[in-house]
Amino acid sequence: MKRIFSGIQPTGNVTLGNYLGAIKNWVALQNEASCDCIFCVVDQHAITVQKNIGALKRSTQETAACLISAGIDPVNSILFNQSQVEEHMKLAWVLGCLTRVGWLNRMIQFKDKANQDKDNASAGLWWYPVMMAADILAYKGTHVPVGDDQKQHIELARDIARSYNFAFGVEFFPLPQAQILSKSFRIMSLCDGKKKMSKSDSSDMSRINITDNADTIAHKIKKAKTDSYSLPSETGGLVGRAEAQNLITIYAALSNKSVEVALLEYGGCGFGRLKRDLAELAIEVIRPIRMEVHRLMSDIKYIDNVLKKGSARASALSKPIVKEVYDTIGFLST
Ligand code: AQP
Repeated sequence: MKRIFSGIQPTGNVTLGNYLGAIKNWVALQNEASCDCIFCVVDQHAITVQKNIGALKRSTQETAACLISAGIDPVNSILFNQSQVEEHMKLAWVLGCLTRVGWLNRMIQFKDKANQDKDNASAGLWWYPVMMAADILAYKGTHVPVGDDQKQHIELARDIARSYNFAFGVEFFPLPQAQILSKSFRIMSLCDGKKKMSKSDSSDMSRINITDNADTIAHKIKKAKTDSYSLPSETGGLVGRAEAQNLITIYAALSNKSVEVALLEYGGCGFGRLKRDLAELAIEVIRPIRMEVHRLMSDIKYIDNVLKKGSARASALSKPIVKEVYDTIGFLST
């Protein structure tokens, strides 16, 4: 049985990038008989960047509502928020003591998110990958479905698990594998095809939010950056054309087609037709999810209750694992 663990940060509006790169795959995995799925709204990770602190509670609830609306079934899967399960933090301290400073200094995401100002970034942002390893290992997670931007963090989680097993001469933690699904897409900003579409981008025009209405989606796609050439018929023609690549990728992902097939439809056309069809498709896919988010957010008690029950189930799984770690280390429990 695969034990799947994955998380999403409540750092703003859930984007089409999160949906196509992660959530859609989580829903598919949840329906596979061989998978036992745990999905987490990682609210402790969200405060590694100061600007997320004010609206955290609402953002956590809305992120959970987006997951449920997109198809995560909180009965079939475990859905919870990280801060309600103290085992993550308890294990993170132990794992942090087995992690080398040099390993963390190599993390690309830290360099990206700290920009050029590493000294002023929070220590939490630097330490984030240790906490992420704890999130996975607290459940002995075996597979972690993530976008390819997260691959390096999973490699680190494997190094940390290996380090624990070696230090104590045990085969306690499985080495988790990044599950980069063939159908997972990397979605880029609508304003700059070389930058990832991100919840925290300062420009709302750079992303499509799961909660955007039809007019907003159509407007954002209409204004999306393009170049002045027509679309190619083959993928080779997308080289060096980040914006063309991005729009056709979004179209392919939304229509469950490969980029190759999508290019056969649009090769030789200008961006007008692609943008028109893409807007229609994005509206059609997002509308039911947005409406369900809206409905769920008017019943916050339901969301809180889902997260409470999910947290209790997550605690029941992780408590014995972390207790065994504490016993192995020799922390005295009286
Ligand atoms: N643009 C994207 N394309 C494909 N996959 C993406 N993911 C995020 N953006 C894209 C995947 O979504 C999952 C949850 O991401 P996260 O919330 O943990 O953090 P992130 O990767 O840093 O996502 P954001 O939206 O860019 O958040 P902020 O702005 O807070 O940093 C992950 O599996 C991720 O790969």
